[in-house]
Amino acid sequence: MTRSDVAIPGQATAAGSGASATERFRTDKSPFTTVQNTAKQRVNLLACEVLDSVRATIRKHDVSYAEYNVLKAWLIQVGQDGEWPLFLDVWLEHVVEEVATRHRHGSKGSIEGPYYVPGAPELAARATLPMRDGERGEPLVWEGALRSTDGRPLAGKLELWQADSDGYYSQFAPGIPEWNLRGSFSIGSDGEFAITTIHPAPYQIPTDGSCGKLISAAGWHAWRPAHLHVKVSAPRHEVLTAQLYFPGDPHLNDDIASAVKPELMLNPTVQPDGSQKVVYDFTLDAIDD
Ligand code: MBD
Ligand code: FE
Repeated sequence: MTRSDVAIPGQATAAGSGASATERFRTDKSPFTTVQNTAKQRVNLLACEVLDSVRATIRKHDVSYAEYNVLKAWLIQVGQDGEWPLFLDVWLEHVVEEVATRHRHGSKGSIEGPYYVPGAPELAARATLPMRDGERGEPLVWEGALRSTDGRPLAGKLELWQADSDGYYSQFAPGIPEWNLRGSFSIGSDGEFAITTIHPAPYQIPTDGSCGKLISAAGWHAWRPAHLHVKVSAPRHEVLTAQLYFPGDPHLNDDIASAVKPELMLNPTVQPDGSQKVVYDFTLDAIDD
């Protein structure tokens, strides 16, 4: 048994958040039906290309048996730690997102990451995100509007999830109330919303698991800039998944997950009461039928 197999009660571990993220994925995305329906030619094409690029790297750099076995051990451990969702979302999802949304004219999106949970508590269009008494972190008020690309206001739903001021997400770290800093805002036909929350902390992906091992072995860092996650939807429009960032964050230019875009920057201003306010609107692409 390895160290990361042992969950210490009450303490956030890579294996703990990995197990939760893996279970979440199995529950929500039920991937196997679509895999079974994929044409053989497509599987053959993609699998051959990926394998050929790995073979080319082995030849080009004279990869040794020792290195091959280190890779084998590491891949086995990623599974044992439950860190495949983290690995894939940090190093590959941004390209999938780019390809999936490049036809859009509305707001830019970004990756979902491993910590989205559907079914968050429903809130009014003007509401405070569920949080603990005395939740730490700078107060933040966010006002915005939801529109279609033709400029019409849209009624819809804005789901928001974020890390707390320690950088932890509810349901993926122990000791946090189930829906803390997660909510689903119901937006009326005027398209307007006003959300009260706290400033999230910059986020370090777990360093004590396999992904952390790769990061330190390669001399990288584990940081993501502080971010708010959103999923915005309206009838007959494409769902927008995005992340929003704060100016001046030290990791805007070297996000480990490559998920920052200039269109996703917030514009905080300090209010008379000392709280921060941001204004950020969304424009959704209509689904034409
Ligand atoms: C996160 O909070 C996140 O947003 C991503 C993309 C990956 C790991 C942790
Ligand atoms: Fe995140």
